[in-house]
Amino acid sequence: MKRIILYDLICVALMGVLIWGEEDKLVSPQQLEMFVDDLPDMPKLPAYNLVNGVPISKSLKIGMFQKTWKFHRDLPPTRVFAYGTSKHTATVPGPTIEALHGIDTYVTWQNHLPSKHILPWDPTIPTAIPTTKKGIPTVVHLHGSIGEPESDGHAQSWFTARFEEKGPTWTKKTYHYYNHQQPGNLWYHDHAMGLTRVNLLAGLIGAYIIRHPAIEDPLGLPFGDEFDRPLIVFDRSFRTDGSLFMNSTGNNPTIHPQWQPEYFGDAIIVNGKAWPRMIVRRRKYRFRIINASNARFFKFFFTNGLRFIHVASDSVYVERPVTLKEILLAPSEIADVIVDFSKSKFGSVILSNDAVYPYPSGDPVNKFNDKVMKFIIKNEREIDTRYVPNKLIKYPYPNLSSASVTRYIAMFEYTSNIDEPTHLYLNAKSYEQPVTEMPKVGTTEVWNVINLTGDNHPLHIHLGLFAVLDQTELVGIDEFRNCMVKMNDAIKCQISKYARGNRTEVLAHEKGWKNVYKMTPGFVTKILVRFSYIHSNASYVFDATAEPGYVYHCHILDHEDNVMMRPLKFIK
Ligand SMILES: *[C@@H]1O[C@H](CO)[C@@H](O)[C@H](O)[C@H]1NC(C)=O
Ligand SMILES: *[C@@H]1O[C@H](CO)[C@@H](O)[C@H](O)[C@H]1NC(C)=O
Ligand SMILES: *[C@@H]1O[C@H](CO)[C@@H](O)[C@H](O)[C@H]1NC(C)=O
Ligand SMILES: *[C@@H]1O[C@H](CO)[C@@H](O)[C@H](O)[C@H]1NC(C)=O
Ligand SMILES: *[C@@H]1O[C@H](CO)[C@@H](O)[C@H](O)[C@H]1NC(C)=O
Ligand SMILES: CC(=O)N[C@H]1CO[C@H](CO)[C@@H](O)[C@@H]1O
Ligand SMILES: [Cu+2]
Repeated sequence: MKRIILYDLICVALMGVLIWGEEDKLVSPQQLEMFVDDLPDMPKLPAYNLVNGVPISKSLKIGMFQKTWKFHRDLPPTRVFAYGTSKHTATVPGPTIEALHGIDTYVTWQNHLPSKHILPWDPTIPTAIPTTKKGIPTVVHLHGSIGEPESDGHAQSWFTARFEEKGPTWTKKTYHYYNHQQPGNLWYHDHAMGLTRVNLLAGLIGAYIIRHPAIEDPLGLPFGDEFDRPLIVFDRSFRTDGSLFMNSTGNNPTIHPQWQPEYFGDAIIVNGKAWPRMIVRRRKYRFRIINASNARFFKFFFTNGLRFIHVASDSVYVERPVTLKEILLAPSEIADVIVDFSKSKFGSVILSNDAVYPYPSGDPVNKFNDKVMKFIIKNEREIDTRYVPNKLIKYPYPNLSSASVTRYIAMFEYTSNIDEPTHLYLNAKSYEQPVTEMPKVGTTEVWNVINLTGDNHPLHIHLGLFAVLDQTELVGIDEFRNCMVKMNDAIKCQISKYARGNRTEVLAHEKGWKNVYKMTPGFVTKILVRFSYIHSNASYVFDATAEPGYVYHCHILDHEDNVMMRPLKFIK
């Protein structure tokens, strides 16, 4: 993994020179008129068959294809990597997979990508590199899935085109998704070791919804293709020839020729179009907003006072709807909201963003990335029979005394002599160091996540769901950090002596079960992690202790790749 291949270095350096010359040819956001493209609806892919109206399991083949995609009316076609059932139908984002609770889905993910990546990457970070030097390693993770390790898309279970070469923990071609979990919003995306940031940037993302009609239909929420829609939001930069731009020069080029700590793009893309528009009727819509940025946080709000009624967070419904003026979403967080356009006094409204980047101490938004998309609201009044009930779905609330183990997870950032980040680790450990987190299946644990860096890191734990209990500021953090750098032991460093500052209450809509949460810098965030279903007391319908296990990581993809990720294994 650590080997640095001269050939790759020369390639990256050459690529760097070639691309560097083109940096002056970047599209500036004012060249892309806003709100001229209609918001696309990604193709729907049912993940079950109906036999006489009865759903049964289904097998799907979904490929990854290189093709071109129009991100904007005035932008030439962009070369992308796209998921789809054929090259012709592949889209960015990929098709929305619609699964049913309790009905198994089998997916054979097929890599049809060429041998050369469309984006620069960096062989000096731990990276999946085929020894044949051909093919782009890919592996698909279903984010939010409560599923078996063999189908979890482990970073080392990658494979190249036609499965010609496979990573060290590859186990099988066809993934089994049990869909035996609470209804909610998931998304699938690439997870190959050291290539996640570039494979997602190239387009390998898509939504996956698990529906449970018996439970969800009685809620009365807006439904159907017209009124219930995923919005997958990310940021990208382009060159004038339409190609995706990612800087090929690292911030510490002598250490990492290409890696940069955070990718930010100039254009805000929703469902594959830059600043799209959508014509809506005067009634309620449900938007499942997925933040699929590499590093950009979004703080969404409406320009004219419309509100979001928040009904689910990540993959789980909240107990009661919460009305919000704004929503802060970290990369990979999901907000499932109802917007009632009949409440608008105006004929249009702009979904806007004012999160600084990097979050929370970076630059303010500018007049381009402060806008996301525009809704044009039809005049005609309508009768809308859909509603938002006072109570949604209640899952047993986190209970601290049921926790069997307490862990401390510290986030470290390392810098070079020019004070630029070189890499980030969890618990000061590289990914390759032996597994340290080995929870028992079916148990609940308390994790104290200590952020010793200046950034907010969205933590994502595979398999588990967690509830955020509280966030407490560390007073005298420099002293504590010095101790942690030396000892890397939160108890010996007397964390309780420092964790006595301000406490941030968990916001109402973020209470309950989540799979990603924002770890505030300088704070210790206490989370209750559950390694069992939340919708029933039954044990997992699969063996969570099987190889290759799982991972947990920061969901800023540039951090995850270098290497804010650790193995997670389960014991019986
Ligand atoms: C690319 O990164 C290098 C090194 O951090 C920086 O000097 C350069 O300005 C960046 N180029 C662009 C176009 O952002
Ligand atoms: C999207 O996620 C990124 C990375 O986690 C985060 O920085 C950004 O704020 C999020 N944006 C939105 C709109 O939630
Ligand atoms: C919390 O869990 C403990 C131990 O499992 C149990 O005895 C207690 O009743 C639970 N408390 C609540 C409020 O559910
Ligand atoms: C707590 O919050 C207040 C108000 O935001 C701030 O002035 C103070 O520095 C914070 N930290 C501590 C340790 O009180
Ligand atoms: C799980 O078990 C607990 C305690 O026996 C019970 O209170 C709860 O209702 C059960 N949950 C479900 C979803 O059956
Ligand atoms: C809020 C806070 O204290 N953040 C600190 C986190 O740690 C970094 C460096 O490790 C500091 O620069 C921040 O001030
Ligand atoms: Cu991070």
